[in-house]
Amino acid sequence: MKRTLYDLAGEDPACRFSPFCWRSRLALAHKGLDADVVPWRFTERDRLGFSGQDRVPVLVDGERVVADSWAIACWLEDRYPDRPSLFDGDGGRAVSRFVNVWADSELHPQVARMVVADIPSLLAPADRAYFHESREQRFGMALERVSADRAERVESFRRELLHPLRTMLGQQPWLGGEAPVYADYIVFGAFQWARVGSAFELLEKDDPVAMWRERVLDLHGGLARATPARSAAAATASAAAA
Ligand SMILES: N[C@@H](CCC(=O)N[C@@H](CS)C(=O)NCC(=O)O)C(=O)O
Repeated sequence: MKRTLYDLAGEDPACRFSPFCWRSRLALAHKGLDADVVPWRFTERDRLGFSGQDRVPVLVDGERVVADSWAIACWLEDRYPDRPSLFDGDGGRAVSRFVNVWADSELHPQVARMVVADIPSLLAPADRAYFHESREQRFGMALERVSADRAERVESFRRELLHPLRTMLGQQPWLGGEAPVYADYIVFGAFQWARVGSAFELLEKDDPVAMWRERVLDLHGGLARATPARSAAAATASAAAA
């Protein structure tokens, strides 16, 4: 059966930095399902017209169109029950929903503030203009100002926001316990967004959260690691060119 996942891309089609799309890519890999992961750009609304959506990820699974990363995870779990489970049962699904809401409402806004200024230089020219305008409207200020205090901000991010995650990962290797589950992919998506989109480092090397991030990067044949981290030199060069 043909399966297609629409995934946000930068000017370089290999640059995939959407946290939500990473959730879906890892969920597909966890289930052992192949998909054509096709690049999509912010200003290509027409190409998503068939789905009635203007955001990615969108999964086309045979005849079925599923949009939104949480809906995609639930679809995959229910449609492919014989494959490895993303939730480990109804209780796991319910708790994963909490992790989903926590990531969207607490983790993402903090990561966004620290990396948003680095994103435009990754984008194709039309997307760059759209991104600047839409995000400056969202934050109510120039993107450079949004990220200006990140060296201080990252301290409380590590110390406060990540404290429960770090404590838990000191006691067990995955959010799922002895093995990764969808909750791991939800949280990881935010770190992959920062890793691919920005050279600013969110984590200290010896942080248990950083060690867990390395483990997720290795999962499924190193799927997430195959998309390179942004280097400081490349970020400076593309920002100068943009
Ligand atoms: N709740 C959605 C959020 C999806 C989302 O916001 N995707 C971003 C890419 S990371 C997008 O497509 N944004 C389009 C835009 O900002 O115009 C999900 O979980 O899939």
